[in-house]
Amino acid sequence: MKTILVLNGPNLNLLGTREPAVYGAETLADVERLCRDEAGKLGMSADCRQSNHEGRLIDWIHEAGREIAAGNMLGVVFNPGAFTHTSVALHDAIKGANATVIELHISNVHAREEFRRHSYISPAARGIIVGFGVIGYAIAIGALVRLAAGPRAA
Ligand code: CA2
Repeated sequence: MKTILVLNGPNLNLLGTREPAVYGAETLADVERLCRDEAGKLGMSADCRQSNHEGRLIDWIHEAGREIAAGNMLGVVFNPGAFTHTSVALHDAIKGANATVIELHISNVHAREEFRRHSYISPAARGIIVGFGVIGYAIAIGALVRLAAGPRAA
């Protein structure tokens, strides 16, 4: 069984505790359960991790690159949180590790403050899912599975 790595970046451990109008009422534990359920339905397993530390996220992207190359992992669903808008280092990590990454944002970053409209992650990502709430995680997992199955699986 192949794995999908679900990475959540800074402050996403606060999901469900504040700002429900922006991020919804679900907690991070709810999101991780949703991911494991969706991956399971598609014959995959989800490895869910969260960190507030850029270096730890970089190490996990490097690990994902090795696991993808070894054929054990399909790819990464990555919500980089505010590092989206600041981190050249995460951009370089995705490129350097040659990791298949779907960038995901719960909120529609394009309908919010101007500074959220630029992403350092997007040019390194395989695709981007924005603004579907936490359902986006299930959409991203489905997208990784379909990409791996090839164009006829669509
Ligand atoms: O919409 C998203 O998923 C974001 O990646 C979330 C980030 C934000 O900086 C990005 O621009 C868009 C913020 C995550 C913080 O999440 C919180 C959740 C509840 C309470 C406080 C913060």
